[in-house]
This record gives sequence, C-alpha cells and structure tokens, in this order.
Amino acid sequence: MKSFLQLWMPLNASTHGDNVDNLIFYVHWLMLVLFVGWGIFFAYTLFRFNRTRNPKADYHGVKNHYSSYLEFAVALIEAVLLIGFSLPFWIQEVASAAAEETAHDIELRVIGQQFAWNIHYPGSDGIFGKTDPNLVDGTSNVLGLDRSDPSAKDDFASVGRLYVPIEKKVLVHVTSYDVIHGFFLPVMRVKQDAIPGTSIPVTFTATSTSPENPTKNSKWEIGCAQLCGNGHYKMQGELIVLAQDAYSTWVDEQVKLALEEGEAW
Ligand SMILES: [Cu+2]
Repeated sequence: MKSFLQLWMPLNASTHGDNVDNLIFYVHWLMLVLFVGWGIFFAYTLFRFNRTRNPKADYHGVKNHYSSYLEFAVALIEAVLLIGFSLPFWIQEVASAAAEETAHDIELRVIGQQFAWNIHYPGSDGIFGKTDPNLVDGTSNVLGLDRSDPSAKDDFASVGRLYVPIEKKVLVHVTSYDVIHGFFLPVMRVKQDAIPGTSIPVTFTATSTSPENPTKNSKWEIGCAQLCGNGHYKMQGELIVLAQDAYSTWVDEQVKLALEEGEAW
C-alpha cells in the first residue's frame, strides 16, 4: 500500500513527514477494509432478501432488541475510545507541542499577502524588528518594518523564496496581511492556515537539500492551500534548502544588503 500510494505523493524531505505519511496509509487501509466489508454485506443482503426467497414483504420486521443492545455497545466502545484514549493523547500532544515550540535553531515569520508569500528574517541579531501594517509598501517595505527600531536594521525580507538550512529545526510564525491563506510546503508535510491578526507557530526540519537548478516540476513549492482571491492560483513560492554553510553565506549577504539599504533610510 505504502509504495503504491507514494506513486502519487510528493517527495518527503522532512523528519516528521514519515508520521504524516503513515497516518495517510493507515487511513487508506482502514477505508479499504470498510469498503470490502460493507461491499460483502451489500452483496449478502441482495442475495438474502431477493424476490424469489421473499415473495411477500414482511411488515413487522425484527421483534427482539439485539440491534438496540448492539448500538448501545458501539456507543459505549466509542465513548471509551474518545474519553479513555483520544483525549488524554491529544492533551499530551498539545502540551509537548507547546514545549517544542520554544526549541528551534532558526526562527522566521511568514506573512501571506494577496498573492505572495513574504518571509521575514530576523537578521544577525536573531530579533525581529517591529513591524506595522501601516508602513507596508509593496516595493520598498513588504514587511512594514519600522526602521527606527534598532533590531529592525538587519532584518530582511525574501518574497516568494523561503531559504532554510538542512538539518536545522525551523520555527515559522505564520500570519497574514489581508485574508486567510494556507501556508503549504508539500515536501515538508507542512500545512497551516495563515490568519490575519494571529501568529501560528509551525516547525519542520529538512532532511535533504533542494534540487540545485530545479525545473518547473522538480521545484520545491510553497503553495497557498486556501482559496484567497482571483490570484490564488499564482500564489506560489519556492522552498530552497541549502547546506548549512551556504545558508550562513546567504544570510550574511542579505544582512549586508539590508544594512546598506538601511543607511539610505
Ligand atoms: Cu493565498
């Protein structure tokens, strides 16, 4: 089943991707079992209640209460599964996710905007400078950075191109400038709604570098997974996973450019 489904699935290049994929495979197995089971039951009823065996309809039906007992048993088992297993597991997962949120190597902000992905890098100080939606300018200041804030001086933006290093845990704060978008990295098995006014953390760790000169098909895509307007279809970006030293070099270059640009402000 796994290798069969993988024919249609995007490459997985993240550490947690296998868990997501396994869930998809288990759900498919379960659906296959249910499909075959109900199919057999359907065929059985067609045979069991056919016209030659039952020439006259039975207007009274079943008299005993077995079906009620059965339904009660099913409800009870489901309640035990939900209260006894699912809820404790969910609470534990939420707690560990909250603890995980603080542990990371790289921290970024991703801001969805009709129709592009703006990525905010905190620069060499690792601190995000103040931003203000009123300062947003489509060409010179896509992030709305407040340049009077000292920690904003080395911040820089990357539009539509998300650069991350390999084997480093990346924490992304996902938000939106205008409407609801869906931040989607298929190869990282990351999908998170970008909602105006809220900042939602997601983490991932890349296990391999992206293709060096990608074609249209081999490019690692950033997609928008929420219908967000007329230009939704073209709200694409590219995920570029670099070796760690190549990433540091790139960040240094961008910081240098930002500082030079900042002097002109
Ligand atoms: Cu969008």
